[in-house]
Amino acid sequence: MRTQVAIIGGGPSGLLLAQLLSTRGIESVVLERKTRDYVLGRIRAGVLEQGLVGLMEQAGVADRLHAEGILHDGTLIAFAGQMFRIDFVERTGKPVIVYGQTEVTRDLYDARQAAGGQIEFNVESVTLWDADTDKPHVTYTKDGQSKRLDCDFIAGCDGFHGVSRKTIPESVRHEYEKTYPFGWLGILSETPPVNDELIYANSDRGFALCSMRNANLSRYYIQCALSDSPDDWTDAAFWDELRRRLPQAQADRLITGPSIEKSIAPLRSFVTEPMRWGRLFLCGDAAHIVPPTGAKGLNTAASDVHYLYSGVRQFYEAGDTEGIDSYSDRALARVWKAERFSWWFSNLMHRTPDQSQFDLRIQRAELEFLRGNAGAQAAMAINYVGLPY
Ligand code: RFL
Ligand code: PHB
Repeated sequence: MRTQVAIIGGGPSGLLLAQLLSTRGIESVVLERKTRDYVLGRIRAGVLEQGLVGLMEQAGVADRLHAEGILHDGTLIAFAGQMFRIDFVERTGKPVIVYGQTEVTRDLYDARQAAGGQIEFNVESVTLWDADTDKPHVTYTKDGQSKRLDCDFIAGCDGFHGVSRKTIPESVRHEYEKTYPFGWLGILSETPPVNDELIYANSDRGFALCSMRNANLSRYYIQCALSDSPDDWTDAAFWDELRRRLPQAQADRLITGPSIEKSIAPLRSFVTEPMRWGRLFLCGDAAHIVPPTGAKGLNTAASDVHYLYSGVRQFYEAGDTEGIDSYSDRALARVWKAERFSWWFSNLMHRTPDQSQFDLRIQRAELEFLRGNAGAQAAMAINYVGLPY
């Protein structure tokens, strides 16, 4: 089989790239290790920047997002029993949109299917060959049969645990990593959200986040130990702990119900450089991870897709390699800013066993500065709504 762009991974990065390319008549084949239902079963991001919304519009898949997504003009930050608001629209002129990654992915799958796009599910043993030459190819097995896909470019959109990044020789690859000594325990429940805007809470007992998917679907997180497993937490224990971490008024208003999903995610900051090796281009979680505080993961994947899509278009439409040659530098410049913001916001909001009294007072001073200073709020809001591409 032959295509122009072989896309490894059918998560949001791979699907969005495939859909954008198809609007310009550029062919691709997406190779996905799991099934569509498995990918849609992963509950992840919930907050979209305007940049990603714009890409969904360009890809012709934004109708449902505009109809069902909820505009958020600001967010709330709770600490020491009090709460203040950062108004994104006042500080930056832009809101964010709450619309789940599951829905983004579902819309993209539906659009690929409607356009007759090729997606191979349940593929195994994906291997990238000759990626540092002008004639790369990919081999894989499906239903026990060996297959070969020849292409001009390979887009490595296969997430943190994928094969694409590891194909780049260690002598070329530089990895930068920071792990955090805690995770997030998240639950999804069919209950009305406790508040109409997100609440990020720094409490003596650790971080908590109140988020949502729609008027009757809430997403809540609490900071937990890395050694915890979701089975250690009954729903009742989760709700009790969440209440203890929220300001009293919100704790009293919280409507609880059975969880329909419960999972733990470790927090990690990770970047690999460069994001290009020959004809292989890494996109999204394959190249970088941010801790979820600040909701930058999916949005940073989207900016990579934007730079890669522009570069590939420039190559096919104008015979110009400038866009693909500058891909890694342009993507990384924005990635590192998202890394910095996510790291800063994570440090501001979490409690760790090794924090000294000095550290705690610095954290408190920074929260008070943010509450009282328009410049600090503007800096936070500019990053939260998303830096320009
Ligand atoms: P994905 O979503 O991991 O998709 C990669 C796909 O590649 C497939 N794959 C392979 N396919 C073929 N061969 C192989 N060898 C393969 N290996 C893997 C996988 O099955 C999968 O389908 O990466 P992608 O597309 O780059 O998308 C990245 C986002 O998923 C991620 O950044 C966000 O979910 C992060 N994130 C958030 N981001 C935001 O922008 N806003 C948020 O509010 C937000 N909240 C979150 C989050 C991530 C979380 N977790 C669980 C890590 C909240 C949480 C709890
Ligand atoms: C979510 O709704 O899953 C969510 C929202 C904001 C974050 C992280 C996750 O910072």
